[in-house]
Amino acid sequence: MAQNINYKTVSNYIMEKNLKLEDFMEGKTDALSIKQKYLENIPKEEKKTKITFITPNVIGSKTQARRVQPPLGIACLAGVLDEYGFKNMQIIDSSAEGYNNIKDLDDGFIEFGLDDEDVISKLAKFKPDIVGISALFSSQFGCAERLGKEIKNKLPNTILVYGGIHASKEYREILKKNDFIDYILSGEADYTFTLFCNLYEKKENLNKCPAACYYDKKNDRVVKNHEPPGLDMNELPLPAWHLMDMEMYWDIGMPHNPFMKSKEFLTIMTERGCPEKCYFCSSANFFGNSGRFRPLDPEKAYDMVKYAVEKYGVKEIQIEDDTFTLNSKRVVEFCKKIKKFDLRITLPNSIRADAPKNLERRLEMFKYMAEAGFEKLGISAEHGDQEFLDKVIGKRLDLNEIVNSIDLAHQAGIMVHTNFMMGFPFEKKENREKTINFARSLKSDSFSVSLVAPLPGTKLYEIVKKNNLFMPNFNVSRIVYDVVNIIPDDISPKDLLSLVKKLNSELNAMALKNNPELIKHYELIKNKNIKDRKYQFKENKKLIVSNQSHGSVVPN
Ligand code: B12
Ligand code: SF4
Repeated sequence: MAQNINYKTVSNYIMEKNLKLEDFMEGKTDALSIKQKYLENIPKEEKKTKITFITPNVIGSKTQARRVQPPLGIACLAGVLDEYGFKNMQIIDSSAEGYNNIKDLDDGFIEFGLDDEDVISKLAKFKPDIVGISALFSSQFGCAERLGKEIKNKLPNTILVYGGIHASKEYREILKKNDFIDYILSGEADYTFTLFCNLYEKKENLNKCPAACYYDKKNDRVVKNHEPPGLDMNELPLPAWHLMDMEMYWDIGMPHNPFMKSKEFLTIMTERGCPEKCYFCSSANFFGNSGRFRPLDPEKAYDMVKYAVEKYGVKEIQIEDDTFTLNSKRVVEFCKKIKKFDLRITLPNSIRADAPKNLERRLEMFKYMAEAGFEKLGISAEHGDQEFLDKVIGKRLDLNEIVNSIDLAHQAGIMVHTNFMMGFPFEKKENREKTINFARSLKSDSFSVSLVAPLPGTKLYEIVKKNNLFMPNFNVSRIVYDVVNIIPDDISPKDLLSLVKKLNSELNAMALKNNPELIKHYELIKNKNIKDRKYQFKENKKLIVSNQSHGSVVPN
C-alpha cells in the first residue's frame, strides 16, 4: 500500500484518511514506509565516500548552564549511513571537545567549543568528501556559518551540507547570504542524507536529492526540492553511538538534566511529531511536517535501551521526547519491559499534562513509570492564564490537568518540574499575575520560568516581526530563553528580567520549603553537591547557586 502513495500529496492523503488526534493518541498513525520508498535502490555494500559530521560551537548567555550531550540527530543520520555501507565516518563535536574553551563575546554572551583551526586540522587529517554541519539551535548558527566559511576556504573541494531545525527554516536567507554552503537538507534527514551521500558516491547530480536546498547561480534563485513526509521511527536503525566518545560526555557530565546520580547517562528519543500547535514551538512544525505523532513501538524502544545498557553500561536515561506519554499503552508496555534494568530515568523535555485524559489510567501509567525507574518528569504549563493559553498560545491544555498530573505523579512517587514562559508579545500585567498566582498554587517540586524566544519558523516569530517587537539588540544567533528577546508591552525589559529571576528563586525556594527532602535529589554523583556544577561563567556561579537562577539552570 505504502509504495503506491504519491508523496507530494501526502497531506491530502492524511486528510482523505481522516486521521484524527484520537488516532494519533492510540498510535494509529498508518505509518508510511518512507524508507522503502527512498532507500530501496541503495545497495548495502561498503562505500568509499568519507563523511564528517560537525556539531559547531554554542553561544549562550552568561547565566545559562553549558550543557552538552551526544548529538542524537547526527547519531540517527550516521546510523542509517552505517546500515547502507558508509563506514568512513568521523564526528567532531566541537562544543563538547572544546567544552572548556570559553570566549567572552562582550555582549553578555559566551561561546564555547574548539577553535576553528583545531576543527580544520582534524578535517585535514581525515580528508572527508562531505562535511555535514548540524546546528541544533539558532544560537549555534553564527558559529556554524563562520566555521563553514573557513572549511571551504581551507578545503575547497569538500562538499558542505547543513541541516537541523534552524537551517531548515531559514534555508532561503542562509543560502542567499552564504555562497560557500553547497546544500541544506531540509527537515528530518535520516534518509535524505544517505541518499545524498549515495548520489555523491555514484558521481550523480546532487541537485536531484529530495529535500536539498541550494542556490541556483544561473537563475539567481534558491531551489528547494520536495521534502519527504515524516518517517516511521520503527524503521530506523539504532543511533550510531559507537562513533561517539561516551566517556567525554560522561566526564563533562552536563546533559539536559545535569542532576544525575550516575555518570553513565544517555539521552534517547522514542517518538517524533506532536499534534499540538503551540505558536512559539519550532519542534512541532519541524517533526510534524505530516501532522503525525510517530512513536517507536515499545519493543523497539526497549531494544534501544537494552543496547545502551548492555553496550555502554548506561545507568541513567534521559528521554528527550516532545510528547512521551501521548499513548499511555505504549508507555506502560515500555515500562514493563525496561524495569529489569534498574535505571534512573528523567524526562527533561516535559510531557503533556493531560495525557491520557482518563485520570485512573494516568495514575496507572505514572505508577508503571515509577516502577520502571522514572524519578522526575517535566510538565510544560507555559502560562497560568487559561484564556491566554487557549486564545494566544494555542496549547489546548486545561490548566486543571497540571494540578491533576502533579498530584497523580506524586501519588505514584514521581517528582515534577513545571515550566512556564513569560514575556509574550502583548502580554499584560494581569496575564503575568495569573501565571505567578497559578505557579504559586502548585505543589511542583521545581520550576522554571523562561523568557519567551521568537524561534525562526514559528507563528510567534512572524507576529514579533510583523509588529516590530524584536528587542533592539535581538540577534538570531543569540536566541536563548534567559534574555528578553521581545519588547514587553507594559513593563520595561529590565523589570521583566528581574521579575522572572525573582519568580524562579521564589518558586524553587517555595518548593524546597514545602519539602526539604528535595535537596537530596540535587546531591550529585561522586558526592558532590549543587555548588559543584559547571556554569557558563565562573563569576556567575555564586549568583546562580544562590537561587538567582532561572530558565534552564534550574534543576530539572
Ligand atoms: C535535547 C535538546 C537540547 C539539549 C542539547 C542536546 C544536544 N546537544 O544534542 C540542551 C539541553 C543543551 C538544549 C539547549 C537548548 N535548546 Co534545545 N532541544 C533539545 C530537544 C528537546 C531535542 C533535540 C534532539 O536531540 N532531537 C532529536 C534529533 C533526532 O533531531 P535533530 O537534532 O533535529 O536532527 C534531525 C534534523 O534536524 C536533521 N539534522 C540534524 N543534524 C543534521 C546535520 C545534517 C548535515 C543534515 C543534513 C541534517 C541534520 O536530521 C536529524 C534526524 O531527522 C529539541 C526539541 C526536539 N524535539 O528536537 C530542543 C530544541 C532543539 N532546543 C531549542 C532551544 C531553543 C534550546 C535553547 C536555546 C533553549 C534555552 N534554554 O535557551 C538551548 C540552547 C542553549 C545554548 N545556546 O546554550 C529549540 C531550537 C529552536 C531554534 N531554532 O533554536 C528546540 C527545537 C526546542 C523547541 N521546542 O523549539 N536543547
Ligand atoms: S511546545 Fe510541546 S506540546 Fe506544544 S507544539 Fe511544541 S512539542 Fe507540541
